[in-house]
Amino acid sequence: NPGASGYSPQNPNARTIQILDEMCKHYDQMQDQWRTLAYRKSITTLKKQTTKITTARQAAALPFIGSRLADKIEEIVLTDRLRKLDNTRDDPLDVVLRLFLGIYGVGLVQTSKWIQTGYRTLEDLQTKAKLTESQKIGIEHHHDFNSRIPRTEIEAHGAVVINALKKIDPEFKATIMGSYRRGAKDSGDIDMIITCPDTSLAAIHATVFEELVPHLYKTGFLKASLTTSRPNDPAGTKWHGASCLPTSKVWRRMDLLLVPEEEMGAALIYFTGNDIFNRSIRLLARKKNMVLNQRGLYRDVKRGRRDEKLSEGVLVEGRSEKKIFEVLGVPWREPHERVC
Ligand code: DCP
Ligand code: MG
Ligand code: MN
Repeated sequence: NPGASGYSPQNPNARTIQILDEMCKHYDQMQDQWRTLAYRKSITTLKKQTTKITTARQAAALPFIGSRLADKIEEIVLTDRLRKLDNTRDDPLDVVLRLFLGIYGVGLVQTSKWIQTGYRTLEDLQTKAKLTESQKIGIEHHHDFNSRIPRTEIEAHGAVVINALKKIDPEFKATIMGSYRRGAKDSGDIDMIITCPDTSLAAIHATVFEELVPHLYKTGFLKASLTTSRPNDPAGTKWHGASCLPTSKVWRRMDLLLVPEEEMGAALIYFTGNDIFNRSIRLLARKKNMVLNQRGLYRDVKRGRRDEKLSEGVLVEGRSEKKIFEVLGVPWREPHERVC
């Protein structure tokens, strides 16, 4: 999103940014949150520069760029490449790691176990490993689930859900969230919030799980369920699965988040993201002695000696996205501006 980030190919640091971005994507795929964050921050800093940063010393003097990243910036400027990036591309074990981490619901622990056991291909896993049902689906549709979805296709998937829901109960509302709401030209999955005025989460849950999902299975639109949850699950009430348009053979990942009206503001912030923006706005809430999660903004949360949460605290605001920004003293940011 060039408008929001200020990035353009004319940026004097465009080439540096491009290589750092590839490295960042690599760490993101490796689920290395710290390095991903460090790279994203330094990229944000570089995008704001109006002159070309050519030495490690110059780079290290800028905000959010540590000495090791500064050295890499100098290396890129001097050699037009980054050895570390070239190495990870060629390292056969890194290729396997990326492959396995691309399976839905599979993390670093599982991946390392498989690699230690000697598995190197998806076929190894299919023929030798003990897999959950979700992992089997994730492997069978590995290619589909790891390809980007253009905005128009996201809209088509969204419309199927929205129209089906309208027929079941016209009061229900479904909205496309995630990177789509931030204006991305393509996305990794289709994220949607489902809500209904004056309706409890339990009732929303019943409508979605007993009517909407079965109906969409019957029409052939929904293909598989990967994760489901009960109402009031602290991790959120959700359905994760796969959908497919009648005009296509490609299965897409779809995430539905079920939200009661009084929590819509907090849920909109959470499900718009991005994840880094969420982390920074939550940290800011903590600094103001509040807690922001996907259900609301709370104050007077009691914490124990090791900073663990002892009580929920008092709800300050949950319903309105704008109001949560206001209470936190954060100037409003349009979804497309919430990219860190
Ligand atoms: N989210 C978060 N922390 C996470 C995962 C998700 O705060 N660890 C929030 C922010 C994300 C939103 O949920 O924007 C949707 O999650 P996705 O994984 O679907 O990410 P995006 O939609 O942002 O990107 P993509 O295009 O890869 O799906
Ligand atoms: Mg998404
Ligand atoms: Mn998602």
